[in-house]
Amino acid sequence: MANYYAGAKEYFPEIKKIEYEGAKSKNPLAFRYYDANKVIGGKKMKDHLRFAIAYWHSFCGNGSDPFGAATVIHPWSLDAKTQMEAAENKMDAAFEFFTKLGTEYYAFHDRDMAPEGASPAESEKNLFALVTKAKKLQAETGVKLLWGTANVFSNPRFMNGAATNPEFAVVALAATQVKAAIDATIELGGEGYTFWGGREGYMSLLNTDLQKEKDNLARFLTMARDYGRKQGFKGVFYIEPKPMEPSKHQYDFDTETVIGFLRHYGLDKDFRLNIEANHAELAGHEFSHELETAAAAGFLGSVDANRGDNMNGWDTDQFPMSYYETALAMYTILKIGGFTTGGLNFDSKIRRNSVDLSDLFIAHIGGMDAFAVGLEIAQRIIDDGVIPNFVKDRYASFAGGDGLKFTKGELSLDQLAKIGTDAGYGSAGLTSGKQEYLENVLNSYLLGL
Ligand code: XLS
Ligand code: CA
Ligand code: CA
Repeated sequence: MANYYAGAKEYFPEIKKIEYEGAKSKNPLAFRYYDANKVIGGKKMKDHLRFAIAYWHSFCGNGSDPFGAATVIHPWSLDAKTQMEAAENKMDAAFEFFTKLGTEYYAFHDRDMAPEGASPAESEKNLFALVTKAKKLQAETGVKLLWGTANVFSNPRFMNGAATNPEFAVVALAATQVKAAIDATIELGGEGYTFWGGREGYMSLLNTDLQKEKDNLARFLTMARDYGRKQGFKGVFYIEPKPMEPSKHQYDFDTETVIGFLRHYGLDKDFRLNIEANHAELAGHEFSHELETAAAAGFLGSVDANRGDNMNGWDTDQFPMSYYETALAMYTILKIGGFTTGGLNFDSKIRRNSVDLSDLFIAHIGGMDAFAVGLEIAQRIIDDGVIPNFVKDRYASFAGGDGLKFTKGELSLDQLAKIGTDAGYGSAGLTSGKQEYLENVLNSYLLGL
C-alpha cells in the first residue's frame, strides 16, 4: 500500500514518497540532509523543524503577477464543474502533496480553502464544507494544522483596510471572516491563529486618522482574542510583522513595533510573533535580527520560512537557500528551547517560470534541506560552546560585585558615578569584540570541521 494519501485522482502521479538519500544523492526528488527521524540534540529533526506548507502559494498561486497572466495550470481545477468542486480537488491535491513530501503541518487562509459565496452566510457555509473534508483528511493522514487565518486584504472591499477601515461596515464584514476562520481553526485543532494586516496601514497621511486606526486595530484584535478563548481556543495568536506592501506603511511594521503595540494595548499574554524572513528584509533588518529580537523579549512564536532577493525591495517569497540564514535562525530557535506551537511555514512560492509540477516538490525539498543543515550547524554552535561562552564572558562583569548590584537595581546614579570616579579611566572599554574571530568560528561549523 502507498504510504501517502491519494484521493479519487492522483494529482502528482509521477512523484512517489520523497525519501532521505543522503548528501551524495543526485536525485532531485530526494532529501540530501533532511532525515526526519535523525536525532539532533535529543530531538528528532522533524520535531525541531515542524515544517508547514502554505496552502496559498502551493495550491492557489498560479504564477500571475502585475505584468502577466497565469503560467501554472493546476490539474485539480481543470475538470471541476463548480468552484466548490475545484476546492475539494485542490484539497485532495494538497494532502497528496503533504504526505508525499512528509510535512506534518499546513497553514491556510479561509479563501484559499473555499471560495467566497454571495453572502457572508454562504461564504461560511462554503468554508465549513471544506473544513469538514480537511478534518477527515487530517485524521486519515496525521497531518495537522499549524495555523489558520482570514484573507481580509484581497477583496476590493478591503482596499481601505479591514479592522482599520474608515467605514464601520467593512470592519463588521472583516469580523464575519475572522470569526469563521477562528471557528475553522478550532475545528481543525489548529495550534495557532495568525493576523497579517496587509491593508492595516495607510497609503497617505492626508486621509488618515492614525490614532483611530491603531485603536480600532487593537479593539478588533481584543475582540478576536476574547471570542477565540470563549470558544475554547487554547493555541497562540500570532501577529506577523511586515513594514509595507501592499500598504505604504503597515502598523505591524517590525518585531519591536509589534511588541510595543501588544504591550500598550494589553495583548501581550495571548499574542506572539510570526516572523517572516522576507518581511524582515523589507523592514531593513536581517531575518536573524527579527528572530533574536522576538526571542529576547519572549515573543517568538512561529516562522514564515522564505527569503527575498538581496538586490530588490520586494516581497519575492523565494524558497530559503542560505545555510547562514537557516543556521542563525535555528540557533535562536534552539536557544529558546525550540518551537512549542510554532513551526517553519514555507510561505514561499516557486518562480513564475518554474512550471513543471515537480518544481513544487523540488523547491520544498531544497528549503527543508536548507533548514536541516541550519539545524545541524546551530546544534554544533551550542555543543562546541565557543560562541555562546564568548557572549557569556563578555558580560561577566555584571555577574558579581558592583556589576551585579547594578543589574539588581541596587545602585543610584551617584553611587554608579562614584565607582567610575574611583576606578578612573585606565583601559576600561578597550576589550576586543572579536567579530572576525567569531565569524571564522561560524564558518568552520558550516564546513563541518
Ligand atoms: C503576505 C503574508 C501573508 C501571511 C498570511 O505578505 O506573508 O501571506 O503570511 O496572511
Ligand atoms: Ca507570511
Ligand atoms: Ca512575504
